[in-house]
Amino acid sequence: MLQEVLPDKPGNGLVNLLVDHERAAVLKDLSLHLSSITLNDHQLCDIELLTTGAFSPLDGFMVRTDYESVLDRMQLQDGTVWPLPVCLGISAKQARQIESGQSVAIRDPEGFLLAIMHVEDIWPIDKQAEASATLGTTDLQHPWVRHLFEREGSYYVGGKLEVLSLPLHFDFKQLRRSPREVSFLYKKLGWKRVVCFQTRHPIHKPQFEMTLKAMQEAKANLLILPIVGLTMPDDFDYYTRVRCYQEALRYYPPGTTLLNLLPLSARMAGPREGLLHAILARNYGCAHLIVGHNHANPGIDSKGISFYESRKTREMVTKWSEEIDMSVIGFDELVYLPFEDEYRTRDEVAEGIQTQSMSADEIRRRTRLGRSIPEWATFPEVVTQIRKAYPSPRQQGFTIFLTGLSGAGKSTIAKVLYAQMLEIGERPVTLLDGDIVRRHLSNELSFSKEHRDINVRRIGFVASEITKNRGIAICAPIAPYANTRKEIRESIEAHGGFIEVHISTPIAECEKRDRKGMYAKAKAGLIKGFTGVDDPYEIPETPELRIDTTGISPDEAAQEILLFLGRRGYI
Ligand code: PPS
Repeated sequence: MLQEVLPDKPGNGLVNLLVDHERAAVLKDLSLHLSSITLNDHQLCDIELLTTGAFSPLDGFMVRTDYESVLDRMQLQDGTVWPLPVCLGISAKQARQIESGQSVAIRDPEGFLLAIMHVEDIWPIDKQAEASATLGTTDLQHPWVRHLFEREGSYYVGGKLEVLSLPLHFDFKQLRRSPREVSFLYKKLGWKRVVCFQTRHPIHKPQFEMTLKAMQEAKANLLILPIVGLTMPDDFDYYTRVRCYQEALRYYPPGTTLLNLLPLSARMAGPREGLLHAILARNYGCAHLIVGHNHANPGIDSKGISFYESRKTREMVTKWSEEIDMSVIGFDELVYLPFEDEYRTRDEVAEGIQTQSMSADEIRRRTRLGRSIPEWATFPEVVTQIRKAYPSPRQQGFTIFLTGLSGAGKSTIAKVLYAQMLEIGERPVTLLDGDIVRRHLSNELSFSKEHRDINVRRIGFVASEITKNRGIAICAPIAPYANTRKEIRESIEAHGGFIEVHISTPIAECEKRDRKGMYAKAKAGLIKGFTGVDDPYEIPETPELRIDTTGISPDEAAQEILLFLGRRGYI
């Protein structure tokens, strides 16, 4: 798997998996007789970084011995430092159809041929072991744990790649240079030393100050390498972020800084991720990596404790810095001193001095709530870009997601809300009632867990499109499973508001109402798998609202929701 890397010579030694035209023609013919693997969004990112050499010295998806060695000792089998698996997950069904020694066609979701993989290994994934070893947790609050457990296939397939085409991108093409192209550019610009700043946030003032300090300390130019693959679900979308970087660039001394996009699917693995970022930075020709406060930390776990300590991430990268030929420029949290009108790291501030701070996460939260962002925290042009994409709640779309048992009152409340929103008339309104959706979108589906999830995801997809286009979606399915509801919340909150309302009317009351006679049939065994009778309903733990309709009218219930919307600034 290892190829020699010489980062000091532009692009020299970096892996390049793209084949020439002749070989591409041969592979294209070969692909007609091969079975195919279709890559998902994460895998598309991985194959791009493998192909361009950003993941050098990897030259394919990992084989089992490398994978196990990475889990155990953070090294490939041959001793090269490597912190995280870069593996291709497939389903058990696909795994049964492939054997080692075979080749398979690797395609994008549209069926476009990207590569041929020469399979060396197929093995079942021990997800618990992988999560514990690489992420240090199996808590489903961690986005990569969730990815691994809920999205990843159950087998890995490993082997070398011959690539015919990179995944297609139609946006920001001039900012999507390969490591080799970036290194050549340094040479052309006469840059000797480069410090790398990788980020999934816009550049606000603390980040700006941090990068300036790092450039000074290392006497280096700056490569801003924002992650535009997949990051945290509630991060600002990368189109907005790239526009923000372009605005922030104007504040750097001219000719000192380069912006290049990194199509990385972030694992958010704290220390191990920090080390991966350092290797990536090295492959992009940098000598230094900035490791700031909370680098690659996905936040807090289900017990409210931070997944990773900043200190540990810095220690990890520092420990291996010689091996990977990169130095770390570490920063504690930067705070603002209003009197001096400057930023310093916390440890540089004498006791008793007044400080202010606002993290990038806090800026994001305030933006979504339509609150003001102080001038000392970021640049006015950055605020303008963010506000354009993430307007105040009053101008945002939102989804009201009513969930609860059959007969709890969801549909009636939804109808009242629908009428009232039409009466207000500020935004287009769509009603996605359980029954209506079943008739128009999901009439082939049953009430198995799998089919309910598909049904609810379809509702979520439509609602997220409506929310994105600044409309109102009112949904009223049972939606019995917490994880599916959470998934939908994330996809909608990326575009606007998500108001989960648990209609918590007790089952005894629902049974008493039994307008459709369904409970009677379920009790008599005429309907199997009826929610609340012989099928589960997972009660929402932290919905925005919980309304028991026993003894209250639909108008009163709707009123409660309208008041909530008013308080949050949506109407
Ligand atoms: S789900 O679980 O979210 O996909 O369900 P949903 O699409 O909202 O459909 C619920 C309505 O279908 C009727 N129905 C059943 N409900 C629950 N379990 C079973 N097995 C079932 N079979 C049919 C039921 O009348 C629901 O209507 P509402 O409007 O909720 O009373």
